[in-house]
Amino acid sequence: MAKYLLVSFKTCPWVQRAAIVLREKNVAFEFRHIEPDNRPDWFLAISPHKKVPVLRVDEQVSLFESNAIAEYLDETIAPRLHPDDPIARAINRAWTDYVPTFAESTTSIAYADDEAAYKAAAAKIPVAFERLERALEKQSPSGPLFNGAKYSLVDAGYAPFLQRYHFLDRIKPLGVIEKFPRLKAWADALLKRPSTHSFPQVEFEAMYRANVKRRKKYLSHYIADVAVAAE
Ligand SMILES: N[C@@H](CCC(=O)N[C@@H](CS)C(=O)NCC(=O)O)C(=O)O
Repeated sequence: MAKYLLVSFKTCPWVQRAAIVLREKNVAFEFRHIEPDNRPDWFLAISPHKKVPVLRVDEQVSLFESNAIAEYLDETIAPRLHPDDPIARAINRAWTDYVPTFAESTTSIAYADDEAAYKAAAAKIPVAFERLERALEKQSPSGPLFNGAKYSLVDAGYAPFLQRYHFLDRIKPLGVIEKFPRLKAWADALLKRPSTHSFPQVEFEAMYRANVKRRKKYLSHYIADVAVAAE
């Protein structure tokens, strides 16, 4: 088995996606967290966009972009998470292509400057949720995962953002996911799954809230002062 080093910011959802795939495949890896505001030279030398995640393989090759990393891991380490059937695989890839749009739709409320911007951002959430609800209806009529019983790269792609929606919903209740029962059941299943979590859940939620608070945007006012400083 190759040696894997996953370079990370502690709360990065894209890192989390890569870590989930490693955990689903039961692969040992070194998880190295760096500070966003103090990226070391060795990292800048291996990360073309200066972003995390980077997956360093056998101290020789550096892979970047969470989707490319997930696909690489899936091609090289069993069990295969992509479906065997080419059509099913193409459909799964189409939905992993939608992850960045979904991420933007569900988390931009955390960057809104004021109430009007928050409301405008929140109005985009049901559009993205509706698309996934329809996809789940087709792919997974009885759940609990995107392809039914078998875990997939689609699950790994969406889990970090469904978790962030959950955190944001707990900062200031949005009440949107309840209108999408398949999506809600999928989110619940993913949040319960051990592979979703890189840190103890309470600790991680506190880190996430500290980040939102630190941004000093509209939602910051809904978070009590916190002593923790984490990224
Ligand atoms: N499309 C990239 C996104 C990665 C990304 O945006 N990472 C953020 C942290 S969550 C980052 O490194 N930001 C630093 C920067 O933009 O300079 C992926 O899927 O890996």
